[in-house]
Amino acid sequence: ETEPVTYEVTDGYAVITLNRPDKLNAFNEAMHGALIQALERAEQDAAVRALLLTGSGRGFCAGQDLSDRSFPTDGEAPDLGATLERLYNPLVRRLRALPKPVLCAVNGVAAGAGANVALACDIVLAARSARFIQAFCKIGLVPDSGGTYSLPRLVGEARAKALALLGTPVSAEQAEAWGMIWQVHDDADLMPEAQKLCAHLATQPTRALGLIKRAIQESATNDMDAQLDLERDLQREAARSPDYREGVAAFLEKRPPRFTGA
Ligand code: T3D
Repeated sequence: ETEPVTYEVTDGYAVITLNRPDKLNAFNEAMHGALIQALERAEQDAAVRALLLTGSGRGFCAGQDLSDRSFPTDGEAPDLGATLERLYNPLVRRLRALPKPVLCAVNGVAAGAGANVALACDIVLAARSARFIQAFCKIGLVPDSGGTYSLPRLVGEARAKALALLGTPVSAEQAEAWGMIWQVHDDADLMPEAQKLCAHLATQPTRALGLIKRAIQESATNDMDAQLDLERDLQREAARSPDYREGVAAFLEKRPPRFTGA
């Protein structure tokens, strides 16, 4: 049995690959477990200063594995609230709370929870052939994994509603044009570009990057006043880091900084 998620550390960052290519990397219990474990490992390893999430084969992730969801017409409905609570919500919460940058390289179709897990990452790159599909409405479900939070914020309510109500695929180019993702790259360039960005992020002041991520996320629910208070608190914390000292020293000495992530 092949591993549902592979994990590799290189150049200061962890590469986490969803690995059920025959099912377009759809989520089953084993993949959920392995992914959470991989995120925990990357979070705890001080040598890992950025994460790269991607998929193997031609898809990124097709959301929930629907072959685990067939039930007899007269059978009891599964409690999907319980699976969200147990599997998808902790996954999205962990991605958002992880105090290191998470880059997602969407190598192919991202559907259902697969699309929204990608959008929960900090920087999203996509292959030109990739598509984002809010597939939920096509099977009688509601977007989950944070989609109803992230989509309207990323693309506005009009587009978010149409995408969720129609399940229309969004091309990678459209996603970039709408500001739903950071960049689209030709398929062959996606991984080299993602690796380059992660290798760069891994040389940066990791603690500050974690605080930046937090500040921007919290702005979604803060007013200006609360956000100014938060910036004060996080700046105080950032200034205590050795990397801040190094950043200032390097600037004054007119040399490149050597950040350690501390
Ligand atoms: O249930 C809960 O716990 C609640 C949480 C829900 C979260 C969700 O994500 S709900 C939404 C689930 N996902 C979908 O509804 C998407 C279903 N898939 C598709 O619509 C299409 O496969 C795609 C648009 C993603 C890709 O289309 P295409 O034409 O490129 O590929 P394909 O031929 O449909 O798929 C290739 C294979 O992957 C195929 O298997 P086969 O025929 O070669 O043996 C297909 O059945 C399989 N596959 C794709 N998606 C899933 C899947 N198998 C199981 N579950 C899937 N989600």
